[in-house]
Amino acid sequence: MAGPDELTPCTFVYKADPVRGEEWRQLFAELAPQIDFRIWPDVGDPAQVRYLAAWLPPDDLHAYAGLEVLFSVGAGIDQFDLEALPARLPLVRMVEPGIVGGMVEYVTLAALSIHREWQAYAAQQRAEVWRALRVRPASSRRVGVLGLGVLPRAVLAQLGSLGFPCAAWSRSQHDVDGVDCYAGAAALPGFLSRCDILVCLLPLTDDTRGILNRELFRQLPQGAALVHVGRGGHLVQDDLLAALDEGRLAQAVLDVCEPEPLPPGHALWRHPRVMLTPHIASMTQPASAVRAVLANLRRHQAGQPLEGLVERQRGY
Ligand code: NDP
Ligand code: OXD
Repeated sequence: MAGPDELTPCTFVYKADPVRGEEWRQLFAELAPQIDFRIWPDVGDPAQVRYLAAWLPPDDLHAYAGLEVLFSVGAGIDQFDLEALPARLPLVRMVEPGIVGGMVEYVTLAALSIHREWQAYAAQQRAEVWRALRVRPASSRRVGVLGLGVLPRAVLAQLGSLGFPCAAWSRSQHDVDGVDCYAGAAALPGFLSRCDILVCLLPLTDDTRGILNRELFRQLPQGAALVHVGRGGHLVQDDLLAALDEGRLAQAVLDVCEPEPLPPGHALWRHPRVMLTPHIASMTQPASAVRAVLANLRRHQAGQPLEGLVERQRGY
């Protein structure tokens, strides 16, 4: 077993965006030169590979007989077919400060643009209209986040510091300073009824697929807004369009949809009250991600618990 700071020589394979892969290669060379870092498909003998970081595993995963840990290069792991992965193989999601910082920026930008009526002013500018809308204090705009994991906690800390009253909903009960914490299905209606801006930051699982639907929108205050940065599969897109057209929802900021990319001509492309971005709310940042992965390799080699270990039966 290795000590807390030393890493034993081994083979590590990266299988995702090759441009960022080259950045990972340089960082490994600098920070852990004893590791044989390879970018898929140049894996050498797959049986010798001890660690794999991937968005999707290779089709011949069974050939990686010595694999000890599979790292997701993203925070989400819903792209993996958990049934198809060997039961003994630990799957670890990405927990690193770069991805957290990006998400804080995106959700703060979205919440502030909703709060300060940015969409209405963009329309007014196009129509050459000079009209002031009433400026409301942040303290009168209640924000609620579905999910209370690593990303929501950082997002809520930032939104709370701007003066928004903050709440979150999760599966199990938590106690977070400055956040009204709701847990479980029975608490969902009460949580929704106080969300002027609802942010979805849940993992996609059997329990959360389709959660952003007509019934949920009905429980939000009239004229609420949605910021969706989870996964396309959380959202019933036709129900969102209906809720927008009925005025139940005032606007939506969507970073994810299903399928991605959205097909040409889809109503969400052109809806006047939808802001759509191409799944860029946040991205894993090589400089901080490689350091986080190396810290996990040290934990693994020292027999300590891994940060971000997925609990297969929960699906996240
Ligand atoms: P975590 O695993 O840290 O947290 C998951 C949270 O969701 C937990 O609070 C958990 O509750 C809660 N949850 C899970 N299932 C349920 C359920 N059935 N009912 C209520 N709450 C539930 O995840 P992260 O915060 O790191 O990431 C969240 C998601 O963000 C990712 O899975 C991914 O889909 C998305 N993402 C999107 C990105 C983008 O660019 N658009 C970038 C990165 C991530 P509990 O605390 O009780 O366990
Ligand atoms: C992620 C993502 O899960 O980029 O990291 O969506």
